[in-house]
Amino acid sequence: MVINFNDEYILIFMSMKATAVANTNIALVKYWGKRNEELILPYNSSISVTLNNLFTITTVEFSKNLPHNEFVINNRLLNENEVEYSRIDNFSRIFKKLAGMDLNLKVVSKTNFPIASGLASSASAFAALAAAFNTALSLNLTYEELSKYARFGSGSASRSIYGGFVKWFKGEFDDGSDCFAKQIKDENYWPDFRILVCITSSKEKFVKSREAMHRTVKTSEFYDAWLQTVEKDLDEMEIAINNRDIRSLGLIAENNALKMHATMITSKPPIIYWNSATLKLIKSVLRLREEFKVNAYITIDAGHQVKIITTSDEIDRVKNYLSDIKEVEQFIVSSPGQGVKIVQEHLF
Ligand code: 2P0
Repeated sequence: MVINFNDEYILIFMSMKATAVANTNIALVKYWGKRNEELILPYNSSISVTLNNLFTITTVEFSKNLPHNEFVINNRLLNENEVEYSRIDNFSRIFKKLAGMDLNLKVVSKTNFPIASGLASSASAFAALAAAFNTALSLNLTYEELSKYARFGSGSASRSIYGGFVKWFKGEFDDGSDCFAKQIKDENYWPDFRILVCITSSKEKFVKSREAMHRTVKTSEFYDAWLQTVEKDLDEMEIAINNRDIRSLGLIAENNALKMHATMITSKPPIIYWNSATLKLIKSVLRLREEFKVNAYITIDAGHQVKIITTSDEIDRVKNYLSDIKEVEQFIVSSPGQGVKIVQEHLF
């Protein structure tokens, strides 16, 4: 059925409302740097794992009865002049254009973990928005199309469309038509896989990832070195996932994250996200591994939180050992989670 959104009758009686839940994801081989900032095209491909209990739930409704857009994020009504408002507005226009309509939009969204602090909140936020728009507007997009469009909200959101282990392909074409993510293995593939998220501070980070990425590409002399080693990391990471080899996976992920931070630290002016708890966690995990032969490996995104890659049989030992670091505000244990899904309970 082709819906004509200009038909007044249909607009009054049709509910263009949907709610989606998307989990965040943690990159095991990071996305860092854009070859095209407008189309959000990365210089390098990346591999992530979608996490099971760090999520965003979002309800959207397009309505003729709304006098203006209304975006409520974590109980806060956004002002039209805010960057976040424009990001959601611009993102919604992609889907409105696909549907051939231009109604006002209400969005209510909640994320169950600290946002803008290096926990990839934009990944779950824009993946949930994309899926909710798709359903509300009956667009019937495929997963690959959803991933491609989610990318325009935030690059890492392209990966949160899927559960389990996911690869976002950088693509070769200038128009980005081959730039989307695909699932490598689903969320049930490796039941013992764990990520321990250590919240070292719920404060927002001082430089947004988008700006940090831009500055690194433009000013770090290490950026080319980063690009030269990423392909190898990607190939080896896929092998480690295929073999369920936690040691190889952890070592590649840890080294990849530290290389990414080396490009940030050598940017001008430098971007150093780590706080004292971040550093203590890094050193403790290295000690756990070297002295006690525990399979634990760190990864850190554009922020101060530390995520520890380990397995179900080691997780309690890791957590107990790290509980001495009093600055850590919260530990969250996570396993591979599902991709984005539509739910029937709305937030309004
Ligand atoms: C990642 N990060 O692969 C990398 C590692 C942070 C460090 O993707 O500009 O919010 O919206 O595409 O996706 C965070 O950056 O950036 C990110 P935009 P995004 O997860």
